[in-house]
Amino acid sequence: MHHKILILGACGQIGTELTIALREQHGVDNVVASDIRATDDAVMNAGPFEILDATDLHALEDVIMHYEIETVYLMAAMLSGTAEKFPMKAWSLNMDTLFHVLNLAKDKKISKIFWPSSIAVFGPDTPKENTPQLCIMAPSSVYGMSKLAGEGWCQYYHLKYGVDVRSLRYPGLISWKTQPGGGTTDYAVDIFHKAIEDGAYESFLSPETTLPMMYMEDAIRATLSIMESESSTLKKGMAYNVSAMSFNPQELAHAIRKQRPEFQISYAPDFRQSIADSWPDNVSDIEAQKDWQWKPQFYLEDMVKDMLLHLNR
Ligand code: AKB
Repeated sequence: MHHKILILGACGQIGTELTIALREQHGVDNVVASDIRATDDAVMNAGPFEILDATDLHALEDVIMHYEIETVYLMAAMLSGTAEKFPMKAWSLNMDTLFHVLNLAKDKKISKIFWPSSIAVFGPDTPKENTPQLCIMAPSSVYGMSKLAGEGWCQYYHLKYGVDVRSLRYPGLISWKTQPGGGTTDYAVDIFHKAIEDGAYESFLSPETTLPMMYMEDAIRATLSIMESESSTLKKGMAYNVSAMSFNPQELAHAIRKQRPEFQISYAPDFRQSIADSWPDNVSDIEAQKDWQWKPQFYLEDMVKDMLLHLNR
């Protein structure tokens, strides 16, 4: 029998695609999508949907009881760019929602959690290249601080109360189906839309700002894979580095130009530049490879081709 799943923040960039994938895998009726507001996305509304503010513990508990939910994917969060503008709001949203689900699991009201971490846990003193799982972190962004604190709490609830919480440090995610909102890596999605609409893009990051990135298809596969893993080597409570590709705006523009030679890029770095400068160029995911056999399928050229193909349609 399929167990019941709840997705918090289902209308966001990852949530939307995750909802679709989980419904394909577990059956539409077993996956309850929820968000603070509804979108008119037909796919999203093809199954159970609840308007739910994940910071409201009572409302959250009601939905969990009503649908007899066992697993929660907590995808509601404020990303790095927006979090710098609203630090207190970001901290409460990112931390309160995590405590709610961790405590529900501690009280045995749910049995499994997915909580996304990010490469934002790393900071300016972190080694830039092949960044290991564990090293100097010291993030300098509000979002990064909330993610690093969240990782610590996930570990704590796992070790102290046996909570089954699984996590990935997502790099910047690129998708043609959904738009990101408020992140530092958003340029890598915006650029495709502008390339098609205007043939030109003004990047808010400088040409040589190299960051770890991943195609959404890989990110969803990684998420489903860590959640399904029965491997005895899987470290529950730990947020794994996962890596796929790494590039800067100049290299991405070059790859787009191979398909669209007329494409022009210009640069006007804004406040997000310093956030990006504090993050690694690329991370080592050796632990994810060893512990639950992670392997990406998309690299720069395939990703660019796929994005342009779908967005053109
Ligand atoms: C952001 O840019 O804030 C996110 C992230 C890397 O977690 N995409």
